[in-house]
Amino acid sequence: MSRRAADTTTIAAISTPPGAGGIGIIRISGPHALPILQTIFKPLNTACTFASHQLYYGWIVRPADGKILDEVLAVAMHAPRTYTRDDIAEIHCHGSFLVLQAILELILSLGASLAEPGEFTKRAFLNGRIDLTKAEAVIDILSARTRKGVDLAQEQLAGALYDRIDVIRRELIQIRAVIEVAIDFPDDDVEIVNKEKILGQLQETVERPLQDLQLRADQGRIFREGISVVIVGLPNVGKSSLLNTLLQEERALVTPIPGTTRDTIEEYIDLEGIPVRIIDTAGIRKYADEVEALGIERARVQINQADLILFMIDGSQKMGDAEIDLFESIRHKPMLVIVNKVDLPSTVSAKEYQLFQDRTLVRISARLQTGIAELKATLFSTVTTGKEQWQEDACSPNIRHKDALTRALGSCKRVREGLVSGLTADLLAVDLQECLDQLREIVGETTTEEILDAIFQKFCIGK
Ligand SMILES: Nc1nc2c(ncn2[C@@H]2O[C@H](COP(=O)(O)OP(=O)(O)O)[C@@H](O)[C@H]2O)c(=O)[nH]1
Ligand SMILES: [Mg+2]
Repeated sequence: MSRRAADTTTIAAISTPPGAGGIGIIRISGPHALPILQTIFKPLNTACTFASHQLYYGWIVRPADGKILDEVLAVAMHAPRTYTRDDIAEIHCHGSFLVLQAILELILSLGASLAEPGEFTKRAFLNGRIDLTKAEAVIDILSARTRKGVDLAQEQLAGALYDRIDVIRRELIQIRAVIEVAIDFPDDDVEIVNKEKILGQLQETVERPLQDLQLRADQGRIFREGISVVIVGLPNVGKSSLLNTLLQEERALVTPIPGTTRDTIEEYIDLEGIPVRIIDTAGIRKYADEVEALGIERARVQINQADLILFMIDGSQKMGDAEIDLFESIRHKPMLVIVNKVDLPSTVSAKEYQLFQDRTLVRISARLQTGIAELKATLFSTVTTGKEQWQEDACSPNIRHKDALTRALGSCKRVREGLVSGLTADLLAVDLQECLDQLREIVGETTTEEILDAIFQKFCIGK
């Protein structure tokens, strides 16, 4: 993406998803947005003045031959009170891809260029309406898999992260001002006098809040990306039954025939706001036909990539060597042991349970759906242990933010050590500036073009 803030091109795109829908929306942004609208839109009310933010009823008419392309509602929004801060026109037509395509082609033929993914939001950012954390929040809203994920993204869009960074930044600027006084008057003892005070201020108002944000990044990652949980076990222990029970739908085939599941099947569930990808696998056994063997191979790949394994055994069957071997082969992974079919008489001996002594054990009946609430609670606590202030905070930095926070903390530490060891004020100022630059990178002021492109390319076209 090479267009910059000063860009005066007019861009257009279909902003609603592909496929048929009740309404389809085309968005045009830039200096020609309104002239283009006036050229192709014929309002019913001929006194229409295209007043800003007013919806008008009428038709899209192709000027070349007077052909009516659709009956629509249209709105003109005058800069700067718009999504991009440029003039914007929106056409709400019937949600047919063919109709939308015809109108879009007409708009492009009048000089607009097709918007790239995320270009409307990128313009909002480049024109200074939103900072980068808010632009990223827009992507998060679009891609969130749980309501909790949406809520967190909405908070970030409202400035939850930006505001915190801004407070820290103001503190840093104050500290820098004090230190700069020492640069300007090197003969005085200014910096020595204030040293303790500066150290305290640095720790309280910069380092601690930065560390606090850094801690929350793990939580942010889990809510954004979720975790993957794979159900592993011999054929017929009830893995597919558990998947179906968790999803509350008959997603996977369940039969008494061992080897029914031949491929991996995955679906998301919402675990108190965390998107959890549950993966059902082919039961692992030695003697399998070609197709099943491929399924088993896939299961092995999933096991390697999983955040957590649910190792399932059938509580009504004695454990054999194959099952013990399977357990041994994956025992180094994070795991919960699921004893299924507790509705049947148990035959698993104490000796076998000894194998799992250092593991959390959950007893369920996938068929009767007993023990499922406990399983979910155990899953949740396993995923969230060690994460501070879990769920209590609205602020959840992403990986990019975390990386910059870590570097900012590094600079901060150098300032602190420099103060203690009596580093000269001008050298302290360099580290302070670096710390500031990392914060400016988070909000998008010093972010490279490359990173910006990478961020906005994650958007869909029309956003
Ligand atoms: N009694 C009992 N049978 C179960 C239970 N869970 C699964 N089954 C049965 O065990 C057989 C294999 O189940 P399935 O989910 O296909 O196992 P998978 O091969 O591990 O995916 C089916 O006949 C299920 O109805 C359970 O909790 N209790
Ligand atoms: Mg199965």
